[in-house]
Amino acid sequence: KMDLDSPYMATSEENITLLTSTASSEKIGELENDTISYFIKKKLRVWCKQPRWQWELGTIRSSSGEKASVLLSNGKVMKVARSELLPANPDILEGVDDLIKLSYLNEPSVIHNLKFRYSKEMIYSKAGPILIAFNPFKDLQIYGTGHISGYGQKFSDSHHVYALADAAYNDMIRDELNQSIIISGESGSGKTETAKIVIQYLVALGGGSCGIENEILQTNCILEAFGNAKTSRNENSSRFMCSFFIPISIEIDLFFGCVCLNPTHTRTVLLEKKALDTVRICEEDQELIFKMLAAILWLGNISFQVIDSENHIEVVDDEAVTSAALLMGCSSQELMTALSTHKTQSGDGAIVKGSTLQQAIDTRDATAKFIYSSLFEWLVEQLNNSLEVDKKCTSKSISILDIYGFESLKKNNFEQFCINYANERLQQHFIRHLFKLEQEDYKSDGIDWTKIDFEDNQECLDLFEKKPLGLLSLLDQESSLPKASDLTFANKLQQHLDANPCFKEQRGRAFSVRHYTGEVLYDTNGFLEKNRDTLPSDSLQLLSSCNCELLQFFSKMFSKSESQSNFLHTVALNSQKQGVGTKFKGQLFKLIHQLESTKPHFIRCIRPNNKQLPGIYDEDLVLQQLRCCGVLEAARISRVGYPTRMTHQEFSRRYGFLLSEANVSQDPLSISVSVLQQFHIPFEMYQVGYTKLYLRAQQIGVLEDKRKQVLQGILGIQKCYRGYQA
Ligand code: AD9
Ligand code: MG
Repeated sequence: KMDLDSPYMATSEENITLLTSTASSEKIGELENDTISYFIKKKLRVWCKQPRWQWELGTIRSSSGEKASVLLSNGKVMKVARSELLPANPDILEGVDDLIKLSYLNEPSVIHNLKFRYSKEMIYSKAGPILIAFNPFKDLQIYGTGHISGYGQKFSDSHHVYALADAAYNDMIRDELNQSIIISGESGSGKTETAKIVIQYLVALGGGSCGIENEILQTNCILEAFGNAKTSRNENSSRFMCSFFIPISIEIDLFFGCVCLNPTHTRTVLLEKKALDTVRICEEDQELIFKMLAAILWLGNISFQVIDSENHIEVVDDEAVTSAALLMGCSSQELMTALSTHKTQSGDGAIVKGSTLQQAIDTRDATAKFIYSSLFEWLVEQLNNSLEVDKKCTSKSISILDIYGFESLKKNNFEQFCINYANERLQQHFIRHLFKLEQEDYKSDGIDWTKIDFEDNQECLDLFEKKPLGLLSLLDQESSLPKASDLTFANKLQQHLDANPCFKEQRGRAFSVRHYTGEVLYDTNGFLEKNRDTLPSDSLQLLSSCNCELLQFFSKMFSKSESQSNFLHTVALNSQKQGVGTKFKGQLFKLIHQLESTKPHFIRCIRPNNKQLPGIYDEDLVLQQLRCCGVLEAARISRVGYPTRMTHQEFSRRYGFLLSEANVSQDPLSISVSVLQQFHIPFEMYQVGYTKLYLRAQQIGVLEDKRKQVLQGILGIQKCYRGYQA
């Protein structure tokens, strides 16, 4: 059905090359206009803009001046301005598996294509190098041993998480380079499930010989029991950032910031003893874990009674107090005193004062939270140690990164602030890898490349990171002032950050940030307290005086030579110097640094609807996510780019023997060019750089097939010859 005499329908590559190599955006606009003129002239199918950014498919019937009359697929006829029309793809391209195959890569075409695939339960698609994964919200029966065994042969071009994992594994072996699989997407889009599918595949690749499958899966189960919570978007939302390094060296690197505990997020913890056994946590330690969990629960049950008009309290002396004290290894009286009093410094030394209801509640919750997060950190160390035992001899690894996705709720607070900042950083890693490095590479190798504009998010990162006038620095400064409040913090932000285009002031305690995904409104309520995250000194003292069981935890956790009470003191001092936000930034930098030494593979998970139900495709929601994660730009750049590149040496070594006539010069560059000419690789399908040869998508396949044919021929001849000799 393609109209071959149109200059704009020739091949998708030519079409886009035309658009980009002519550089200026005016020219691009002109060409798009010409395309629409052509569509109007030939009465082809177009996308028609509807109210609220929806697009409807239709066919041009007639036109006059700037308007065209279009017959919509619902039978209605509409008069539409040319500017509200976009070319639709021919039927033959319905549901293509890679967006770069679309002749017209506009938003409605992409949305429609993915919708078509989703309706056929094809949840995986490609956008050039990126794997797009839709959350099916149901079991599709496309995973498991039966399916795994099919991959790893000639499946590297097919679309499944398994194929991507397989490619990463092969790249690791072939290039002897560490790999990373970066899984991102909004909350509830399926990142954690996808990470598990990757792990399942990689572990199976090792033939289960290293015996780590069960261990890794149980590790995940333990981490989920401790680190996940139920939110409005996801019943089982990861509240910690985790990367696995498998299969050769296994580590779980935990970036545990402020984000773990939120009392409004509850979840039944299903922690099986079997899981703990598998990861070699001994009986005594298991008992300690459960004891500490019980202590935390009892602490939460401790209540207070107001005893005077100034809101001072007394701890209700009930089962909760006795049980918590027993488990923690102190007396009930000690625990009650720690919760109901606090020390303040005055000229003459410390004065003990009775706590108000709010102070007592804060102390109780801070103590529980401290025990919980210490326990979690300690567990991660145990899990790392346990997996370390299986470390194999090679030094290469594949790291899998699953991080909580970008969040924009009605009311966003400190947790969202950290999560979104992390996503902003990862977005830059993605952009840098895909766009900047790509173009720099072309440029330095002297090939003709017209720059494609893309949006960098450096301005937004500056807003967070600049010292001393960035969000995180200002938060630390304000947190160190005793009289500061969330309101004074909000005012300070307005005073210093108004000039940054990514910052927008709001009324009262709020402020907005223009993230790469759009504008997000933050409420500073609780920012200072969460950033300080200090444990009152009285609780610290109590914890250090508790009998050894709890302290064993601490000393194990931070097996430093410091004495136990000293250690607790150090924790308190450190947390006053550096806020949670800044510490989080440090962890994030470490992570990005690690990722920079790997070859990345990207998976973008998409949540097709907010109902967490199968079969529903919310176009607006999908479009917003596609825009956020740069899927369209990625597809565009890889279509016009040269995804296959080899040094002249590599290329001539691999294909030089295919030349029918020996090349006199023996110079790798001229051998390469002769090969390309002999096999009639069209001119526009490659570029010759100073050091490398650049080929457009799918061109290398032609040469590989030829090579295989010739090699098989040679093998056949050799066999015949040996047979003849025998
Ligand atoms: V969060 O940022 O941690 O809040 P995730 O990790 O993106 O989020 P998760 O992987 O937990 O989302 O997926 C949410 C739910 O979607 C799962 O509990 C499954 O019920 C469902 N899901 C996700 N992926 C798949 C899949 N490939 N097949 C079937 C899936 N169900
Ligand atoms: Mg998750």
